[in-house]
Amino acid sequence: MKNIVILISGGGSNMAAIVKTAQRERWADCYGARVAAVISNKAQAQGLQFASAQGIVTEVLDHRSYPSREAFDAALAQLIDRYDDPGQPVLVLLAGFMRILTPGFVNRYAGRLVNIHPSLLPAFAGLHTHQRAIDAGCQVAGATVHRVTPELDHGPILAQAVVPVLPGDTADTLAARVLTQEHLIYPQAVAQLLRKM
Ligand code: NHR
Ligand code: GAR
Repeated sequence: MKNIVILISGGGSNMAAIVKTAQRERWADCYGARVAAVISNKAQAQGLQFASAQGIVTEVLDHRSYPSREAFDAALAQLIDRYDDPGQPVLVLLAGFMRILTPGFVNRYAGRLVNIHPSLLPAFAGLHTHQRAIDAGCQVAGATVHRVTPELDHGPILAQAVVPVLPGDTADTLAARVLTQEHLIYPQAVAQLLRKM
């Protein structure tokens, strides 16, 4: 089996969309792939309950328990590597994961580390993307699935979705509109990667 490990920090709705699509599209039969584990850096992440209800292994790794980013990332890699096979390299998906990863971690999983970012990259890398898009007067916003490289939110783009920015939008209403599209493009981008792996 090709194992997929999903990293989350909160709601986990993108993770849930991937898990549901994997079931509906029978990724186990089609690609020999399964979501093997969900790891959160926050114990309260709601997504953890959904994942364990689906029979997926869940882990919490609190970044505050580690003296440095390097130490946290080393512990994270150790957990992920339980699912890594020389013949079947693990695919690591960031889904609302809120910790910047060190170059050492990123390079270890080069070519199999993917993120979804809630803006139309290269616009608005980093945090608070929706408010920044509204403040800039953008007429469209969206989300980007991209490969993760050491430079934050700058890896090659795999998929994008566009939504309108509507009069009266707040960061919350815009985020909700973008999120519905994230749930469509992230699972499809992953399926496309699995076909090539
Ligand atoms: N790591 C690397 N090396 N490259 C990327 O492209 C990454 C990454 C880690 C996460 C997701 C990203 C996003 O989609 C992501 C992409 C967290 C922050 C951040 O500033 C920025 C971007 C992203 C995720 N995090 C703070 C930190 O100090 C903590 C913020 C918090 O805990 O709320 O790590 O937007
Ligand atoms: C999503 O909009 C995702 O793109 C964004 O956080 C939300 C997580 O929702 N990611 C980031 O902002 C990363 N910095 P979810 O936990 O319900 O998938």
